[in-house]
Amino acid sequence: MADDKMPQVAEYDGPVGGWGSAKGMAAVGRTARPSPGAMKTLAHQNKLGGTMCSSCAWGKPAHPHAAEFCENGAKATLWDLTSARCGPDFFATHKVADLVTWSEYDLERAGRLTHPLRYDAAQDKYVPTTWDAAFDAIGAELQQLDPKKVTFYASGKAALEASYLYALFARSYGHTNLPDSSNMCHETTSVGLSEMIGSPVGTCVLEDFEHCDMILHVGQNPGTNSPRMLHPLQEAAKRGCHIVAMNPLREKGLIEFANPQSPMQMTVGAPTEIADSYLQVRTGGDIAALTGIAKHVLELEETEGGILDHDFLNQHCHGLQSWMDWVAATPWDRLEKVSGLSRQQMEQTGKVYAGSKAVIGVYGMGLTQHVHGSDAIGTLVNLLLLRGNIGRKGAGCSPVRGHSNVQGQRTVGISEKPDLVPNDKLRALFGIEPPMEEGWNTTAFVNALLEGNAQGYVGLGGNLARAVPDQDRVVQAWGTMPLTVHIATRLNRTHLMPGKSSWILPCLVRAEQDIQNGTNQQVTVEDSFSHIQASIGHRTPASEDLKSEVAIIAGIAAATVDPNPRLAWQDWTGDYAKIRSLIAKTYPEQFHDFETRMNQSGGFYRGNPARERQWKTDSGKANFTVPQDLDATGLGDAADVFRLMTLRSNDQFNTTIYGMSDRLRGITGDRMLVMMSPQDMQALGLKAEQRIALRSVMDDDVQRQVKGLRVIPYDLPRGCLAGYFPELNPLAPLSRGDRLSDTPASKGIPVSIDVT
Ligand SMILES: Nc1nc2c(c(=O)[nH]1)N[C@H]1C(S)=C(S)[C@@H](COP(=O)(O)OP(=O)(O)OC[C@H]3O[C@@H](n4cnc5c(=O)[nH]c(N)nc54)[C@H](O)[C@@H]3O)O[C@H]1N2
Ligand SMILES: Nc1nc2c(c(=O)[nH]1)N[C@H]1C(S)=C(S)[C@@H](COP(=O)(O)OP(=O)(O)OC[C@H]3O[C@@H](n4cnc5c(=O)[nH]c(N)nc54)[C@H](O)[C@@H]3O)O[C@H]1N2
Ligand SMILES: [Mo]
Repeated sequence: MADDKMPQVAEYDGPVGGWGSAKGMAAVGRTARPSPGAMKTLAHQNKLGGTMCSSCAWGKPAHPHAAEFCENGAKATLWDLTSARCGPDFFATHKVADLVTWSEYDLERAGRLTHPLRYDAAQDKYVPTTWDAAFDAIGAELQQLDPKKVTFYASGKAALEASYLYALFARSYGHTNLPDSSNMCHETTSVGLSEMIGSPVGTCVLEDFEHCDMILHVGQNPGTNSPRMLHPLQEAAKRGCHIVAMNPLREKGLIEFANPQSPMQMTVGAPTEIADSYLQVRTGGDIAALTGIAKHVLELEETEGGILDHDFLNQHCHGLQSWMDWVAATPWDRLEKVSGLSRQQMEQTGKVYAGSKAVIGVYGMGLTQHVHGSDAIGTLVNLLLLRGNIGRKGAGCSPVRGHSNVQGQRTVGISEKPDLVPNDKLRALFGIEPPMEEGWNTTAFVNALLEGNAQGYVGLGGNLARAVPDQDRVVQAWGTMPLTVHIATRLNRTHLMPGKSSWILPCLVRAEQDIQNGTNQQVTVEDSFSHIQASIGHRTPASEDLKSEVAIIAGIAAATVDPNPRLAWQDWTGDYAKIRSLIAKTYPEQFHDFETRMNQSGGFYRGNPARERQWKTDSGKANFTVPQDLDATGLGDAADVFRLMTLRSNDQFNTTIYGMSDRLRGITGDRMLVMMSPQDMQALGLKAEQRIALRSVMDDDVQRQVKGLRVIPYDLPRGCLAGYFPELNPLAPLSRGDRLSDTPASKGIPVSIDVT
């Protein structure tokens, strides 16, 4: 029987930032138990001479705020600098079979890993070993394996120096199976934007946010995932810039924000309203919504004229007419149905767009993680192109990247696609023969794993078995690999699925001193705006037995790859400037004068032809693209199928769970939950907090179910559900990925509800 009374939706009644964030940080401070000096690291975070944040990839301004860190950046730093240790004693007392039942939260709370570890199958325990023994054994095993069946994954955090060596190691050993967390994240951008505007990355720089008069903010959650972005958003809102948010969830960060660095506002001031219009699209409704907005812009051009930038369109664009024909042939009632918005809402936004001089299109996982994610990005680009909003001050396309150096890892060669790497330079510099066939991306690796073809895995950070789709099947298969090696800071579930030979190699975090040959080494990272900056750690390492990521990669490489005087792994480890000099030789246009430019406040811009309106596309122009489907989920009008988005709480960094409070959404308690519209709950006769199960709706004979999810009434469009990653990953079918890039469709997963 349905309840007469509509369930009360969960909501946070304070603004983002403000005292709430101070409290959130204090709570993590208690859980993380930071070591002395951690607060000093925060004071210098994201500033010249300090440590670049290891949380998100948002840009670091050349003129930083007094405290240039946010709630979640502070959490990441305090978490890295915990005083808790997960050393040999811990592993002596816990078998793997026992640890595998622990939650991610409990595993990471055990603290920083301190010693290199080898898996001992007889005891079912990880036991301490020496670095030399580990390198020799791993090298010997890699030599035995077919390199084409070995994968080197990178999770997006390791700096440019370690990343360059890692990719070079893969190519000199004989494979390009170099999946990166980017494959599950912004690969849709890398592949999609390249096709559209010839750039795998965004075209904006941080200053553009000071000059725009409209921000179209699509499918990204700044309050949680890039809180430092709230400053420019707040400034823009104060300036009168239109901020239009497009998101099925009413995310608090986009609604209001109290600046914790402004004492006035913290005590007496009212929080700034951020979005002046909030379009609550249906999950996967963005292609339709953006098309509706564009349709009205085209109508205004017809009726009023003077709206389109004809000079730009004539000189710089290709494919406009075919796309306009398609828009004209797509009726408003379809656009309304698929987007979940009214024609009036789309028209109103079209009007604001048509009247704005400089527009930035910002987006995140709400666009990229869909079966037609690249079509959605294409539609956003189409809209921007209409008024020449790419390659101009205050305008452009601004994907918000995830991990702090995920973009940089791609820049320096971590790519499964040989075309994206200057192989001639690698041949000339090192006398190696890099493999020229395409390697495995994340999805291809998981497919190989499920088919029994993956033989060896090295992870430079990450928790891959928990981050990928079809988790239950992956967990079954993972341990069948002959070799698994994890370069890591903390224990996680993937480490507890040992292959026949398995190793955990603990590394320094970015905030720690990395002394080589008596000198503390700088490293470099690239942010979402293609700016590259130096970072240096000042804290004492968590253990004397830790090595840097550079030293670990070099150690394994030296024990694996045939001796070659031009591959001077050990020499490079002694002085990272030597690695930077190799990066500069490999990518001279972007990295010339690397050593000096990396040490300027705000870093240096490595350039982007699309920003200069040079289009490195097949047509030589910026391409309008016609989407393959109006619905980014590709689900059509299937009744009874709910669209599940798996996303992040305010108390996690991907699979690292800091706590159980999703403060900004007003949700606390365990993470096994599903947010649902009160109307849907009422129609199904569900009560708040009732436990249900979700089952994937997929025609492929695989049973995918997650049980024990409590129902949280939430302000969501009907038919849309939301819950947390990674808990819901068993529901995502691996075969559902963006059609151009394979990026898993973590949003818009088709599910049905089992009332248990
Ligand atoms: N504190 C913290 N910071 C992080 C991370 C973290 O876990 N914690 N992770 C980092 C990483 S690796 C990444 S990639 C980024 C991720 O940052 P985001 O891109 O913000 O990723 P999600 O948390 O998945 O949230 C996606 C947003 O898209 C919305 N959404 C979902 N489906 C749709 C849709 O169909 N259309 C539209 N318009 N919106 C939709 C959701 O409601 C949500 O607001 O953050 C990075 N920063
Ligand atoms: N369902 C669903 N699945 C998703 C997503 C989603 O939105 N929904 N998002 C996807 C996205 S955007 C991403 S980026 C991936 C993330 O996938 P991953 O990058 O694989 O996962 P993380 O949780 O970031 O990895 C955390 C682990 O990295 C290690 N680590 C932390 N810091 C360091 C360091 O400095 N060095 C080294 N070597 N190791 C370190 C620690 O051992 C920690 O346990 O997940 C994807 N999966
Ligand atoms: Mo990501």
